[in-house]
Amino acid sequence: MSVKFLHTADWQMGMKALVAGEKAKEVRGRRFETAARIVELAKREGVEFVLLAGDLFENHDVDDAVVRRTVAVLESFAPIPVFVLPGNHDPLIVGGIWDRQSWQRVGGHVTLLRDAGETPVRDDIVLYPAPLKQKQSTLDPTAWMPARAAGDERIRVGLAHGALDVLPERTNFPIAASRVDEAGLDYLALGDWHGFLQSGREPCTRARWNRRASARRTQETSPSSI
Ligand SMILES: [Mn+2]
Repeated sequence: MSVKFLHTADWQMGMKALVAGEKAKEVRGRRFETAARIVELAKREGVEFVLLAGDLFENHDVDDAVVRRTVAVLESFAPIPVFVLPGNHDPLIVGGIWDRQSWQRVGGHVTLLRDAGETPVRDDIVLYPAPLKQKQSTLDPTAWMPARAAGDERIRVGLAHGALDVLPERTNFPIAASRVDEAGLDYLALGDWHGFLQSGREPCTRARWNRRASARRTQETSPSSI
């Protein structure tokens, strides 16, 4: 039993990049170029699905042209399924970006993960997504993830947006470093941290490789503050 998927996050489309001054427009354009390269990578590697672990958009007020262009990028993944998690920049709120008509035109291969709950992807693969519904919280969004039941051999992939709770200072949406073990996850796909960290039990190697690739790509265009 194995699976190859691509994990990426924090595209933050529409970011104003004020610190970049006149280069801000270039920074915004680069994000779309990088996104197109991630689509190419997914196709070249023949991944079964793509996980976008939060902050697809910079905020709820981005230009509608940015939403349409982002939707066009996600369309180009087809027929590869894409799972999109609302993050702290684009939480699932009434009247937010996910309610826009321009977003709702996205194809059926794209799933917006609205609910925290078991989400089967294949007979032997299940996702545990933790969508954010507000910008800030001191609560762990993964706390609900159930332990692996006896005899459950499926590949379990958690999907969340926040910071592993390993730093002395308080973090937004702290995620227990023990979650991978406690929930019997084979892989925990995180967003918000712009980097790669391998922690806890050994994840499946194929997934780890994809995480590395996507983390690197995300880092290339995400030098900004979170
Ligand atoms: Mn974030």
